[in-house]
Amino acid sequence: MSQAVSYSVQDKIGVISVNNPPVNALAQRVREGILKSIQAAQRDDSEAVILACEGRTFIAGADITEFNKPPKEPGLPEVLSALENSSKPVIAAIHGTALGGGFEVALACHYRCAVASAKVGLPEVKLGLLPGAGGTQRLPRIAGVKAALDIITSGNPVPAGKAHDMGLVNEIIEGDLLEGARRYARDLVDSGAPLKRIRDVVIDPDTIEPGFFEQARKRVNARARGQIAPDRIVSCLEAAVSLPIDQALERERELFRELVTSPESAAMRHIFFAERQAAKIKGLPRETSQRDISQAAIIGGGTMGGGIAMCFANAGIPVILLEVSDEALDRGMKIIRKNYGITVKRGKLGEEDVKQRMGLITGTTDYADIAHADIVIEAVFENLELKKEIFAKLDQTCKPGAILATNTSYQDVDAIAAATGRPEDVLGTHFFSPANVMRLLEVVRGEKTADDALATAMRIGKRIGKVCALSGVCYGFIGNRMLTGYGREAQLLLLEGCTPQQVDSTLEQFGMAMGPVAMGDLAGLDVGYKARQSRGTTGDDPRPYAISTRLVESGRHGQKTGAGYYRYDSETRRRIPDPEVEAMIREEAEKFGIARREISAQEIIARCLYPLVNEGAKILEEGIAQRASDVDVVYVFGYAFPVAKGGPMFYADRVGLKRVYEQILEFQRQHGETNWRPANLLKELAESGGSFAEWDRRQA
Ligand code: T1G
Repeated sequence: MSQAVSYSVQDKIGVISVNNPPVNALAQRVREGILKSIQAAQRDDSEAVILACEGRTFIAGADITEFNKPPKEPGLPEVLSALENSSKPVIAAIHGTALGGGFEVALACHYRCAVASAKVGLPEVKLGLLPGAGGTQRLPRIAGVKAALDIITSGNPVPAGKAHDMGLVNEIIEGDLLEGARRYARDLVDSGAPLKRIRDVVIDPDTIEPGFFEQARKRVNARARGQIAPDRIVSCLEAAVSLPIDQALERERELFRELVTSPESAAMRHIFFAERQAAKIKGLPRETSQRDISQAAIIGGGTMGGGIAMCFANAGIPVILLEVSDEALDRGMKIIRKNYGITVKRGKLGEEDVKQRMGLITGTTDYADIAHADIVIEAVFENLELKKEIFAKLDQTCKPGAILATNTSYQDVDAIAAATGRPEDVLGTHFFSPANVMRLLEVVRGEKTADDALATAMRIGKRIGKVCALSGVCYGFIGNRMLTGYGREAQLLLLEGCTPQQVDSTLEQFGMAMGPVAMGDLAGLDVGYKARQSRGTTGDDPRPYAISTRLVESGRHGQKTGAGYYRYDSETRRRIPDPEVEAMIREEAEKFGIARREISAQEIIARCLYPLVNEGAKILEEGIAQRASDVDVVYVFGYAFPVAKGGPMFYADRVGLKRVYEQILEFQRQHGETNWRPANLLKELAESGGSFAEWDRRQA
C-alpha cells in the first residue's frame, strides 16, 4: 500500500486510512492504496472494513491537477467496483467535506456514517464537469432523481443531518468518528446486515412525471451562461432512469470525457486554482504573523457600509456601525434588516439566524465606542477630503495595531494613509456592491502598509466569505480601471451604429451576466453624471458620455426612474428597447458627424473585451496586480465575467495574443492612438508567441 493509504485490522474490523494532505484528493497513489487495501481485506479475518481519512476532511474529490495529464491506473471506477463488490461490508466514515470523487467513493461503500459537522456533495459542475465515477447513477438511486438533479446541478454541499434524512448517510456519529464507526460496523456485522449495493436499486421510470427532463434541461441551460456541464448532467440522469446501470455508467463516462477536454472546464479549473493563488501574496511567507480580529467597526451605514457590516456578522464577528446621527444610523440598520429579510424570503436563512446575526451588529455615533476595534473599515461616499478627515480621527481614536481600511473604489490609499501617523496600519478593502453578496474583495496595499496588516486583511477577507485579490495603488485599482475602456467602447458602438439591445445581448450571449448598457441603467446613470460634474470633464472626449448625459438631463436615470437606455416593466423590471432612445442616439451621432453602420457581433466582442485585456496587461507591467490569473479572479468574482471563459486574460490566451494584438493595432488605425495604445507586455508576448499563463509561471 502507498504511504498515502494504510490498512490494519483490529478486533476483526479492518480500517483503510487515507492520508494525503491537504484534502485527501484521490491522487493515483491514493487510488492504488485503497484498491490494494480492499483486496487485502478480502483475504484476512476482518468481518467489516471502515474507509476513513486522516487530517481535516474525508476525500474531497479527484486530484484536479491530474486532469491535464494522461490518466494513470488504477482508474477510480475500478477502485469503486472493488469496494462495492467486497465480500464484507465496507463503511465510509465521513468528516469534513466528502466531495466529488470522495462522495462517489462513499456511495460505492455499503454504508456511510458521518459526524454531524460533515458535508457531502458533488460540486463537479463548478469545474465544468460532472460526477464521472458513478455519482449520477448512484445518487438518484438513494436520493431520488429530482433531489439528485438539484444536488448535482447546483454543486452545493449537503450537511450531514440533511444527508441522513435523505438516506445518503446511514448513521450520524457522536464523539470520536473512528470509535463510533467501529461500533457501527460491529453492530452491522452482529445484526447480519446485508451488503447494500446502491447500484442494485432500480429506479421506476413511472415515478418520473412526463416532461421532467425536458423542463430540467431548459431550466439549467437558461442560466448556463456558456457552461455545457449542466446539460450533460441532465442526460446522465435520463440514462439512470432509462438504461441498465452498466450502460448508464458508460454513458456517464463518455459525457465526462467530453467535459474534461472542453474549453469550458479548462477555464473553470483555471479559476478554481486562480482563486486560491490570488490569496497568496508574493514575497510574503505563508506564516507571516497576523493580527487577531475579534471586533470590527464600519464607518458609514449606507448601502456599502451596511453590506460590509453584514459580512462580518455573517462570519460571527461582532461589528459596530458608526454613523453621524441617530437618524442616519437608524436608516443604516433598516437597510441591514431589509437585506436579511430578502435572504429569509429566499429561504436561505431562518429568522433565528437573522436574530443571531443582527445581535452581532451594534450602532453608535460616538468614535470613542470604536476605540477597541481590531479593524475599522471606512465606507463613506467617494470624497477624498472627507476620507482624510475620518482617518485623522481614527488615528486619534483607535488602539495601536488596529487595521484602518478604506472601502474607496478609486481614491489614493497613500493619500488617505498620510492623513494618519500610522500609514503601516492603513490599506484598502474595496468591496463590490452589494457587499453582502458580491464575493470579490480587492485588498489595496499602500506604499507603507505593513506585511502583517496585509496578511491579516487577506485572511479576514477569506473568513468573511470573500475572494481576495491584491492590488497596488492606482486610479480604480484593478477592476474599475479596466472597466473604463469596456464602458467607453460600448458607448462609442452605440454612436457608430448599434442599438443598446444589440450591444447588451451580444455580450450576454458571450456569457456576461448583464451587458454594459443595461449595467449603466442598473447602477444609475446619474451616479456617473454627478461624478463627471464634480470632477469636471474639460478636455475629455465628450462622445462616450453624450448619450448618458442626455438621458440624465431628460430625467431618465435608469431602473431607478423606470427608464434609462431602456424602459422597464414596473412589475418584472424586464428591459424594453425604446425607439425614443434610439432616435436620441442617432441625433447624438449626427452631432459628432459619425456615419452609422452595421456592426458585427465579433466587432462588439473585440471592441469591448480587448480594452479589458490591454488595460489588464498594463496593470501587470506596472506591478499593480501580481498575476494575470489574479486579474481573471477580479473579473469573474467582481464583474460577472463568465467563469466558463476563465476571465479576460485566460480568454485572450485562448484567442491567441498575436490575434488580440493585431486587432488592437487595427482598432488603433481606425479609432486613433488615445484609446488603442497596446500595452508593451501584450506586444512583447504577442511577438514572442507567449501567453499570460506563461508570464505568470515565469513570474512565480
Ligand atoms: N484536487 C487538487 N487540489 C485540491 C483539491 C482537489 N480536488 N481541492 C483542494 N485542493 C487544494 C487547493 O488548491 C489548495 O491548494 C488546498 O488544496 C486547500 O484547498 C471523479 C471528477 C475541499 C472545500 O471540486 O472545494 O472529484 O493553494 O484552499 O478552503 O467525479 O478545497 O494550498 O496549494 O480550497 O479548506 C471535485 C474542490 C473534484 C472540491 C476545502 N471536488 N475543493 O476548502 O481549502 S472533481 C471538488 C474544495 C471530481 C469525480 C470528479 C475545497 C475544500 P494550495 P482550499 P478550503
